[in-house]
Amino acid sequence: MRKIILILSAMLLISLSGCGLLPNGFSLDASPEESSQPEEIYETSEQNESTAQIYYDGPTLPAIDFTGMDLFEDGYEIVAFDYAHDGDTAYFLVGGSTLKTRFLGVDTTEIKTDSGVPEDWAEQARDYTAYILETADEIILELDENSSTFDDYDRLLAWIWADGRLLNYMLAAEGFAEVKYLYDDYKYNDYLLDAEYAAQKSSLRLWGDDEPYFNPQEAAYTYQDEENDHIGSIAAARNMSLGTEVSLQGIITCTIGKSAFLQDETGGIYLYSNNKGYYALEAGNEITIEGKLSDYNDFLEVTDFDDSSIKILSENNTVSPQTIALKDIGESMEGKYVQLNDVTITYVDSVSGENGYSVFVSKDGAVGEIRVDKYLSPYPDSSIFVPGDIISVVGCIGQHYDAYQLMISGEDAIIH
Ligand SMILES: [Ca+2]
Ligand SMILES: [Ca+2]
Repeated sequence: MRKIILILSAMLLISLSGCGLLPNGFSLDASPEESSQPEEIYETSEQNESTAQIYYDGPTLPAIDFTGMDLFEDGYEIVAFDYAHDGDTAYFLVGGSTLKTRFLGVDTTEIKTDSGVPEDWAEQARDYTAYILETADEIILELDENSSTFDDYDRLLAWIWADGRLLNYMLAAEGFAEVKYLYDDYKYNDYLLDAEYAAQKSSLRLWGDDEPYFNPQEAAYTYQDEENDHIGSIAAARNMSLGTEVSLQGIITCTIGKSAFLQDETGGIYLYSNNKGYYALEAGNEITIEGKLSDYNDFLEVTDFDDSSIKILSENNTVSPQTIALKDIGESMEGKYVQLNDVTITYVDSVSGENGYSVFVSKDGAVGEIRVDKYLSPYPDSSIFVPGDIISVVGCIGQHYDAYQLMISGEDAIIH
């Protein structure tokens, strides 16, 4: 089901690492005095904590005062709702006049038909529109500069904002409306098409549901509650049974070829792409992803996702690795983004060709394994690891049978 609003978990602000070289996508300031405090990887800003703002993934209004604006002179006007004719047409008091207004870019099904029987979803769409508009504290109409102001039936053509949310978009997102009559490059076309596509993929209402129990109030609430209830922490996901469908939100830390590690405040987990390339799986991207928990030789993975199950929330986020000791590496660290400092290379287990290889390191009597995955591109030649060299290295913790491994993203992960 389409998810519209989520309460953003407090923004992931990052304490800083003193190391200079990090995998692609990361840009960290140097602040050596903080690098030994792994517990402060994520900081919550005071501001975000107190406001817990609502994230709405539809378009938003500019932050200006609309009071006193005239629709035909200023392009916006605060109006009063009169009544809903159907899902895509309503009457508003605009200035001194009641104007029949057709919602730009969307089409709901028809209540009045030749047979006298309303089309599927027509009455429900009207009830939904009426509910949203009746319960809104503030309704603003917006004209589109690329659209005529009135259509051939003298209906006003407008974008309808209800408490800062675009009703045209919500109708498409909820599967109540088809996106239609995009005669020009209107302001919110892309949003409408994305919303419609998501509704179609979910077989929502017009796109597949068979007139289920319907309550417009409940539909309206899905905007506020659904995603927040839906997304869970990585730590919680790591304790669920294999096969469970999970929804996670976090920042991509390491990329291992076309697969990646995702991290939130609670932990990390591997996203196995099955060697398919996903644009969203770039280091530094904050994403939501839906997939299935799977196990590969004791390595917990999220699998069975595709483009439609990944959404980018923001890019170029910075995450600092948690500095750990070799002896700390174990199940509790699996999936996490970490740094090992000043370990000595003892042995390079390299075979010919590009099948991946392991580099064994030691420090203070503990030993560990760095894994160079065969899918890394560019592929780091094993000659860069020289036994006896002391290196620091960043990567994410994986597991292969009994062995936990520091999986690196590429040659940049090594700090000599
Ligand atoms: Ca219609
Ligand atoms: Ca494991």
